[in-house]
Amino acid sequence: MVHPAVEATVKAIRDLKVQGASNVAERALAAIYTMLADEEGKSTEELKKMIVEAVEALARSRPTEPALREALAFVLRTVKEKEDLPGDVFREAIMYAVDNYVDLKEEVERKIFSYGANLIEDGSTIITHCHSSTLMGVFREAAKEKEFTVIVTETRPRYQGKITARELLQMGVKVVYVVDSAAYYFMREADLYMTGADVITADARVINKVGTALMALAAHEFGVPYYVAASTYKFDPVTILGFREPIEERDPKEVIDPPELPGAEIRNPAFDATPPNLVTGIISELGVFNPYTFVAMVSSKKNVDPELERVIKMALLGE
Ligand code: RUB
Repeated sequence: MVHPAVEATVKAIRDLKVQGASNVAERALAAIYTMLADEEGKSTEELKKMIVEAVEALARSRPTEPALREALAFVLRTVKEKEDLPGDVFREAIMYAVDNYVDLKEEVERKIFSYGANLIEDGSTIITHCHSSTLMGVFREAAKEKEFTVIVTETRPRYQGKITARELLQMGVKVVYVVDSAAYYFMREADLYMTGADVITADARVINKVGTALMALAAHEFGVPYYVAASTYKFDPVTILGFREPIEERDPKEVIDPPELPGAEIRNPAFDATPPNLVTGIISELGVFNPYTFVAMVSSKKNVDPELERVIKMALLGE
């Protein structure tokens, strides 16, 4: 039985009440923090057990989320480092480390916002898909000095495009809101195509909301550069361990009420994978690089340690 704060967060992530890879990772850490804040007086052993159970439940909440897995592996790493400390000192040390991790991520994001904003020219038009908090930060930074228009696809079946459109309007950015199937029609009006990413795989593909790859093909056709705003936390080493990156399939009811189409198989993949030849650049905290260079730089630094391997197995194999 996991702590109620963890249980509520797992449910919120599953039900897409919390969406977007960065928000998912941040909320998972916040749940662990809240749980620990609530558990004064427990022994280190008791706390360790609770943390591992929480990590396990959170790791399984959504399968295509390396930033979440990286955050959870960080918690396990810190547990290992601090396990000789007595109960409350151990508890506070983990809470302090979680706080620091969040601060570090904010620093990483500020760099991405600034590099991404440099790509947006005054008077230009950008087309985007879904809702990425990282890309919204880029737009917010660019909107401080420039005027531009964003064409936003509605992003069926969950309409994350509405969130993007509302946030852009609040920033004072001009929004053109279109159905997903109009993406090809409007691509020719765009100077840039920009999205966030859930995953950058070891073979340099970009996994993001379903429909992203189709729009990348259209962008390629019209010679529109495609930039992805994603931190190195999105790099997923699962393929290094011999796993395939899973693509989450969600409830068919998000697409249509099945009794409306008796006999039809209804499929609802949440994401698709765009190959590297369709991606101009990944805007990361290290700078803007093509996907192959990004992967070469990140994988040379990435340490697939036992903690990350453990979280990956929890998420993918339920171990
Ligand atoms: C959200 C989505 C976002 C990425 C990146 O899908 O595809 O583009 O998660 O987001 P969903 P961020 O709504 O199914 O979670 O930049 O905020 O990490």
